[in-house]
Amino acid sequence: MKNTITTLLLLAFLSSCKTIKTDRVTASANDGNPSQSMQINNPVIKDKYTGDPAALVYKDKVYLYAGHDEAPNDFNFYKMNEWLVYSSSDMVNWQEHPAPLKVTDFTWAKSDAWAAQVIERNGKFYWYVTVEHGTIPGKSIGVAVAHSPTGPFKDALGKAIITNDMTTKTNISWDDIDPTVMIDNDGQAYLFWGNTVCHYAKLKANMVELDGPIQTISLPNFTEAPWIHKKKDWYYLSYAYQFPEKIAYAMSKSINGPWEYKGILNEIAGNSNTNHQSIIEFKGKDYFIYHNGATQPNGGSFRRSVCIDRLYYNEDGTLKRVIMTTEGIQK
Ligand code: FUB
Repeated sequence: MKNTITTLLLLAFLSSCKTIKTDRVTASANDGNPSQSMQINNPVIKDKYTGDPAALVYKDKVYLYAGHDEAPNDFNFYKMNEWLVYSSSDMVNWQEHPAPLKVTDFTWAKSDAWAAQVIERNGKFYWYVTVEHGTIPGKSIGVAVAHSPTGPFKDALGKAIITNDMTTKTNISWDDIDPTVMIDNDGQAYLFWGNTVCHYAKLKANMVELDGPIQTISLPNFTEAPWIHKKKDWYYLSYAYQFPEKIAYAMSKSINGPWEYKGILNEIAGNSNTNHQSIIEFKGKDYFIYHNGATQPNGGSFRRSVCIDRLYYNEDGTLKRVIMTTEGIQK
């Protein structure tokens, strides 16, 4: 009898192990070894379309901010009314927080919750966003502020910090988009942004006023989506290159340049004409966060999905080309 019970328990245990194993989706590893069982973790957010990822490392978590792609399946342009935020302690499991910011939170804005980035300074979180201005034709950059990375956020200025009439190097009305921010080691903050022309300016310590003239940076085939980050003593300016977009990058020893173009970092992301990257280091590993349009059956350039893959540096500080994967980040 005792042997029968032991056998039954063993069979029950083995069958539960099988269930766990079949819950895992088998996929080929990066090295092409099909024998490895890995989870499919790209895209990261599966229940909503998300684009323009911008990640913030704060304390022991990563906060992932993204625009919400709400375009219906038969609509071929952006429909974006709000930004979303998710957090993770391991880059694999993501928790959604209530939508912390909408276009309507900026009374002077009309539409278009386009690309954005959050940065922390002295315990306050500043969220630089792209929106269509209500009265000044063209895209503008606004700033929201909160005491927590998940909000609640409110308009910090009551007006745009950048409007289309402040930049005149190109006539297009959407050249003032895609803000990225960095606070340098000496405490000086910088705002970079642009489409067709890459602009940058210093920010005052209050983070809501420019502290000097708007300058431009010459980068080959610059389209949009600048992302500024620093690693060791190198500054990196990555950006969307050509259209459909690849991601390319330049390096400099100073945030004020000169910038040396270094080549392509990421190829065109599946089924999307934009690519929009964010680069972070978290718990000793480097990550490349981007979007593609690969979610079936309706994903595409206006119904995008945020994905994450590893980023690797060479000894000399240059970047290895990103390998976009279906598996994404594994635990
Ligand atoms: O999401 C709208 C626009 O598409 C962003 O501002 C660009 O960077 C591109 O991703």
